[in-house]
Parts: sequence; C-alpha cells; structure tokens
Amino acid sequence: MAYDNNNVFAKILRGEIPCNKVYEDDHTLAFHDIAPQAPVHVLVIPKGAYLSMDDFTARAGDAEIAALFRAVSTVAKMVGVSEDGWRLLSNIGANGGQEVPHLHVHIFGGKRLGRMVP
Ligand code: IU
Repeated sequence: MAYDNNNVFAKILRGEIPCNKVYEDDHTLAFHDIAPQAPVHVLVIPKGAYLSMDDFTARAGDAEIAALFRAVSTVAKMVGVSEDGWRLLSNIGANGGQEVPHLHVHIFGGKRLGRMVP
C-alpha cells in the first residue's frame, strides 16, 4: 500500500487540520487523541511519511527512529503518567485495526488499564 498524502495525520502535520499539541521536535509531533479511550490518550507520530511501524523501521533513519521512541517517553512524562504506569500501542494494518494510515503510537494512562487480549 502506498502512503496517502491526504490522510488526516498528514494534514495535521501540514497544519491544514488543527490538533491539541502536546510536544514537537524536529522528527516528531504528539497530540491528544480526538476520541480518548482513557483519561490520558495521546498520539505520537513521526513527521516523515510512514504508513506503519513496519514501514518506519524499514525506511527511516536511525535518528528518526530514536527520536520517536525518545519522544514517546518524554510525552509520557509530560502528561503525568510515567510514575503510575501507562501503555504504548501501535496498530498495524487491517488485522491490527489501524484506521489512520500514518504511523502513530498511542499512549494510554491515567487509570488502571484492563489487560489487553486479542
Ligand atoms: P488507529 O490505531 O489507527 O485505530 O487509531 C487512530 C486514532 O486516531 C484513533 O484513536 C482516533 O480517535 C484518532 N484520531 C484523531 O486523534 N484525530 C482524527 O482526526 C482522527 C482520528 I480521523
């Protein structure tokens, strides 16, 4: 599947759609999910055009990959979930339930989360 430049997160990155920004650096943007599924629900995305985690790890440079994972932990601290614990999730493709075709990592926290079962 080719990357779709008109997906909603590409539009957010271009500033065509607003977001509730939490964090930004040269490689990464983080914003509150529009339909939160936990008291804290933030999405962290690379600024580069990557479909999914598989696409990202295949094509991104080491600096971009490091930046995304460092940003995830930075954001978790910023939104106050680090001390009590939180969950990192990335849905990949159809079977993974990915709805937006631009790589995003979910940060969930702010309550005791239920166990994940497929
Ligand atoms: P998924 O992993 O692709 O299923 O998650 C997509 C998420 O993007 C989901 O939690 C949506 O609520 C969220 N989202 C958003 O934050 N802003 C939007 O404009 C759209 C979806 I469309």
